[in-house]
Amino acid sequence: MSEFKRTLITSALPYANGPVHIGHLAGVYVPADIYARYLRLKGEDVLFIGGSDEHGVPITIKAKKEGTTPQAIVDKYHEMIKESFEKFGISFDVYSRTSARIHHETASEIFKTIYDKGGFIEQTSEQFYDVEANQFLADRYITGTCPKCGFEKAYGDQCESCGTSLNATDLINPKSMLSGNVPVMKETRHWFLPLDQYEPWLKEWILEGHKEWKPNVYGQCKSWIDGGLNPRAVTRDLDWGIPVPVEGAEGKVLYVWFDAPIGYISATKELTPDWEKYWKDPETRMLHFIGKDNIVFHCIIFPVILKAEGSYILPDNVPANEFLNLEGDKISTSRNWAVWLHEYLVEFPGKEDVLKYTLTANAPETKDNDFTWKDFQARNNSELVAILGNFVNRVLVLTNKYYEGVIPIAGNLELRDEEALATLLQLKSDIEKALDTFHFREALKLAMEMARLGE
Ligand code: B3M
Ligand code: ZN
Repeated sequence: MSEFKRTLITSALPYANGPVHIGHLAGVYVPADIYARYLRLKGEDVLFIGGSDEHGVPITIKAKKEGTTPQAIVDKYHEMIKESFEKFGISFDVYSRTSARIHHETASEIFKTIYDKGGFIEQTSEQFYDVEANQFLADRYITGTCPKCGFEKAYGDQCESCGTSLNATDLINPKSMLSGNVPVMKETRHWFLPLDQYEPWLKEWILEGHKEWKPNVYGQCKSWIDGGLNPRAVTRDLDWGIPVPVEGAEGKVLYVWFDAPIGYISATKELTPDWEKYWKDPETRMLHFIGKDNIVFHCIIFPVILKAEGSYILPDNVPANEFLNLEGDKISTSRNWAVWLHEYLVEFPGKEDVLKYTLTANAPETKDNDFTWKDFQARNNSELVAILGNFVNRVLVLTNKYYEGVIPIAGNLELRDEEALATLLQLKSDIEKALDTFHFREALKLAMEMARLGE
């Protein structure tokens, strides 16, 4: 890490269309928080960025469902999410939101810069349109069968089953989410980011230059790049979002995946006037903590946006995690199959660390993993209480009993003392190695070895 002077940690911006659950915590916020705390402890210059993603179809769909406005939805869930994170002690330096004025300005500026450089392709194409709803069907407004894996509920911008990033027109048997009807095609004008033009650069930057990325991340990038990239529309016919800041674009907004990652930049601006140091100095190391469904956006699309703009640094690593299941079943908002953080906080007040411990011990680092209440109970009773708790208790009780509560000066060290000290030093260095390479489960296991040593 020596070639870097500071670290910028970003964590995915959750959609403000519902509360956050243990899957979010396990996959993104706990590992990012551990890493931020670790660097701070070492006295390094680090910023930890978070915020709510308040644009896009997920928000407007939720507003429709609840019979209210998108603004009311984001106001409600932004507060709720922010409070959950605070109570869980996720130590963001800033937790912002993409409806903030500074974000609208930042995203518009970046779009404008790329536009002025001729970095977009402007194209009229036929897009899906719902005649009954009188609306174009962007992203999640349309579902259909994924052309890659056959999953029948893929969205217009992504298949959540295989992770493939899609254009709506790729879907087989498309259906409108609004009316259930088969959509018609209607012409509309949009701006496209020519990802295909960046293929040689992406090959060099990721496939040659970042072989150290986690195998799941590198593998996904490789398969997309090898499969060939297509121009990708970065504007939408929607009435919720950041207006496209060029003439002749009335009624169009930026694609949510264009503006959302720029939210990391806006949040940094909100935090400090010194924000450029973190975003434009090559001596800053940028890390994106995300879940696996966001890999393409953070490894390909956002870097291409930054590269096209021209003055920003690129991520040095993207330690994406796999998914956490709950009791053997996929966590699902629509089926209400999740442990919601705001509910956990009421059920188990003061026990935030127990959950964070369990989620780290069982983190979905290399494959999808399962959270079970039985495991939660076992980790609490036989690890936190029996090992860590017992160790702390013994230290306190014995120090009180034999040394009047004051830690004595070290006397003559016996062989087993020397051995214990050597083991501690070894553990410290092993823990650092694990943390440096984003192996948080391993780091936690080693940290517990320290407590075991005192048994
Ligand atoms: N809101 C998707 C998600 O919550 C999206 C992440 C944005 S990160 C810039 O999974
Ligand atoms: Zn698929």
